[in-house]
Amino acid sequence: MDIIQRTEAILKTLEGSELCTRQAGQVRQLVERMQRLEMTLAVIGQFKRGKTSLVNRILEDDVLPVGIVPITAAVTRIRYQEGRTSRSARVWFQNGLCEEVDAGDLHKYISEQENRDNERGVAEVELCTDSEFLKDGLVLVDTPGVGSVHENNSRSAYDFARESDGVIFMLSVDSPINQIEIDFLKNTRRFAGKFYFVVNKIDIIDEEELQEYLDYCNALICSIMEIEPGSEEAGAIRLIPVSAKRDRGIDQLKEMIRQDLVHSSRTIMEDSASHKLQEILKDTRRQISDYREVLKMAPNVFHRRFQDMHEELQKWEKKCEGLPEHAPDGSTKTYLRADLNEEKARLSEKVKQLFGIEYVYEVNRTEAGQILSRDEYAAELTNTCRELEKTMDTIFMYKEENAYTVARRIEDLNILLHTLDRYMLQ
Ligand SMILES: Nc1nc2c(ncn2[C@@H]2O[C@H](COP(=O)(O)OP(=O)(O)O)[C@@H](O)[C@H]2O)c(=O)[nH]1
Ligand SMILES: [Mg+2]
Repeated sequence: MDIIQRTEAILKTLEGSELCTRQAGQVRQLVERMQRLEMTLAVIGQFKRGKTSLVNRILEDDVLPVGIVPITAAVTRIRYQEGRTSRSARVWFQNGLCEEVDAGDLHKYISEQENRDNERGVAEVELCTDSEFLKDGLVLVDTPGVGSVHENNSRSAYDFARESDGVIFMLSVDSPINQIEIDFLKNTRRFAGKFYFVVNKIDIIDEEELQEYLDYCNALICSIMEIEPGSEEAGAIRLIPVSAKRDRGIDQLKEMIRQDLVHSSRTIMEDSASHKLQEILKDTRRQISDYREVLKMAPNVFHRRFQDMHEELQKWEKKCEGLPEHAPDGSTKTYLRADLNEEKARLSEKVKQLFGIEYVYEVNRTEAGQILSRDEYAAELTNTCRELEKTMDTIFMYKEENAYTVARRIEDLNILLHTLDRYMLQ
């Protein structure tokens, strides 16, 4: 079975269970990326290593904001578009909406100072350029710092390492590799296809000091990656010294990446897809085990949770009834599908709080801007609440008295686990 068939088979299995909606979504994205033959290369590392500066140098355009203070609070995805010379970017919000903004204004959305704790709800920024380097389907991703004081940032760096086919891991000669970076590398080495270790800021030291720093990095990376020092594998670790500020070493880095893309893009992609599937399968097992824990809950606690859920959803339905038909100026009030997405995210949050499992709704970006009348909006939200209650009843077999139904669900779950095990690499 090749990787595409395996991925599709896993997708089918995950789609068959209400418990795995998030993971099914991840696999669906993986399939799409493989079909588009798109390779994602994420630049990851601690704050101020010079990640954004490097991205600008690679693109040969100072398009992204760089700073002495932590600047990047959201992920920026850069892809090729023919003839795209305008410096406009798309900001995607978590509710699925999108805004076209001038690249010069990006700092308002992606800097920690102007978008503290991501209060604007930015999901990511998309920038299209006609940079030759990205022409063959390479998507470059600038990420926030690993291990920042802002938890939500470090989470997205991890998420992006998970999503990427390759990682440019950014080090800089002005500080040693710290524990946060070590932990990050230990956790991510399993699922990124290819690592490039870029050592930045070489303009501030001399040749001799640089060699010392590179040797130190090589030894440390070997130990983190569990590679025998001096072995062939250790020799294959690429440490690429650059200065993003003085534009040194950038061409060598680009050439290296280009060579890999030309010669082994398929292998890199298949390798990384295989790693990712494995991670998704593990995550699914975790979700199922969380679910089983809930089933073991004492009946009175279990009952209380369902009561809370019921009361909560009743409140939501009441809110729907009270939604205004007119805006303050007397005109007919309209609603957006994006608002509905936000409500659904809140419902997911509630499920997580009450039952400790993830139940996510997929956000459809193309429909987020759809305008709904008050009645349509209220009807859809009410319906979502009712469906959710029914689904929770089914999933947890709440008040289910029919022994056959219970047996069937347990049997289905066992089959699901068994199937997932079959797809896990040993
Ligand atoms: N000396 C020197 N400074 C650099 C270099 N690259 C970036 N910087 C500086 O390091 C700081 C952080 O850069 P930035 O790209 O925002 O880092 P990021 O947080 O990793 O994205 C800025 O003040 C940059 O000017 C370099 O190659 N040499
Ligand atoms: Mg940055």
